[in-house]
Amino acid sequence: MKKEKLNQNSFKLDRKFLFFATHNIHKFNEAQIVLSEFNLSVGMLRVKNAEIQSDNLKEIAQSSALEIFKQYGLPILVEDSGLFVEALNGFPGPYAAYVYKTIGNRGLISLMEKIGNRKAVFKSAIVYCKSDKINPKFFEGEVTGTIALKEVRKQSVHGFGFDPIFRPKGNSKLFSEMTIAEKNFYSHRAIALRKFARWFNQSKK
Ligand code: ITT
Repeated sequence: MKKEKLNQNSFKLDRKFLFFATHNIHKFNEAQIVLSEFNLSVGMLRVKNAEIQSDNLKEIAQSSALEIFKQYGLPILVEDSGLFVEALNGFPGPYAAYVYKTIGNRGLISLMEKIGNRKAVFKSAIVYCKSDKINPKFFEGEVTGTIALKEVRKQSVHGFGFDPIFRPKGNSKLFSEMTIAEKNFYSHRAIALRKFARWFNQSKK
């Protein structure tokens, strides 16, 4: 898609069609399935924007959504997520992407080598922005669970990021051992997206 603002008079979006701005195809695939439960279609918008530095997922997602809206003039969904490990005082939290790229799952497991408390929470902040004149709408979701003692990768099954070390509470499987449909039953992202979709379908756009 061109980087210039689209002329909204000549480009009418179906009210059931949305753009989800992300570079992460796994996030997009999960979102597509959840939103389809609500009869909403979604397109992936791979755009460059500078994420602000903040400890707050909502602030990060809000600022990205506004910036992308200003660039493209399209109603847009943005998600920012993070993994908060209790025994590490919430590390890596909103810095999850950087920590995953640098030390990865094995690095995180080594940091927790002698730690018995394995509790962790995945959090998701979803922001929908359709104007720079009104505040973007915000929805959140979280899933509690534990960090495994070792990484489990299953080639045939969906999974990315910290999925091979995160086990949602009350489940014997790690996220990496689940299908997308199973993961969407528990995940922080699916919870936040369902809140959004219910609001979206009820509200007058
Ligand atoms: P965009 O910002 O382009 O949407 P991203 O991958 O950078 O994609 P986030 O900043 O929201 O997305 O996520 C931070 C990281 O947290 C992400 O790269 C993963 O490593 C991890 N993460 C987030 N959600 C996850 C999930 O459902 N399963 C496993 N890891 C996840």
